[in-house]
Amino acid sequence: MMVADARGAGCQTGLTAAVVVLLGGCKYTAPEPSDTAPDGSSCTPISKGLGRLAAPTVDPPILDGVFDDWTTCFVALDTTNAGLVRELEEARFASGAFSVAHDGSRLFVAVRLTAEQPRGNELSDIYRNDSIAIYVDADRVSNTDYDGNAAQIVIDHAARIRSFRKTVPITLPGVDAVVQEAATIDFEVAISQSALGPFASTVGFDLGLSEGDGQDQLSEVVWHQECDGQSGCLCSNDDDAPYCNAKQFGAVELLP
Ligand SMILES: [Ca+2]
Ligand SMILES: [Ca+2]
Ligand SMILES: [Ca+2]
Repeated sequence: MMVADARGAGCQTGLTAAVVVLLGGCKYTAPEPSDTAPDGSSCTPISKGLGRLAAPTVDPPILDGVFDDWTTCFVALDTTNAGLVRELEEARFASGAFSVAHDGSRLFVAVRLTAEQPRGNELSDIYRNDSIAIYVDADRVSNTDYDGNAAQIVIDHAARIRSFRKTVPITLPGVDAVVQEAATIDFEVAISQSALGPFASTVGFDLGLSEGDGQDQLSEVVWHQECDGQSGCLCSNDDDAPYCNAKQFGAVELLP
């Protein structure tokens, strides 16, 4: 079926999604919608066009899973505006919103995740639980796949943190997260420069929202897909997603 799309492109899901995924998933060329605060208050916009964000310097938020200390706007993310919709096991998809900011040494990410029960209780491959994936490349050297300063950081509803590089588990200190689970699952995350090496003025960034049941990662809704089936962007398994190729990340400019 087609999901209505305010930007007029239309994104195929459901029975045709498997075909779409093989072709690289849903991809949009329209500008990002304007971003808003979760409570409707005024906020500092962060959207800078497709796959590009600008994170202002802020006083560090308190990591408590409560967003009242965030002054930056949140970007909505669901199947209607995702850069990539990965239907893996079922056509059930998480949705949410996220924001980014920094304090010169740490990148802060706030994510509101809406997903269905059950949450899942897998302890190792926690992306099979209701979870988020934050993809970061500290120096965002474009045309470079995963290197020593790029990682996939997965955090689940129970605040478990597991990091991966091209699906291989890695040890990545310097990541802190607090999660509040209620009707939504709210994540507040701090990623230190010590985790991945010095941040360049622009870091590679992507965000995935995973619907899981503990047995399987049912789907992932991904904010941005930088290249779509282009040479060098596919993974060794012919997949076309940021978990297996850092060239797919978007970018966050760290404003002074
Ligand atoms: Ca907070
Ligand atoms: Ca679930
Ligand atoms: Ca890099």
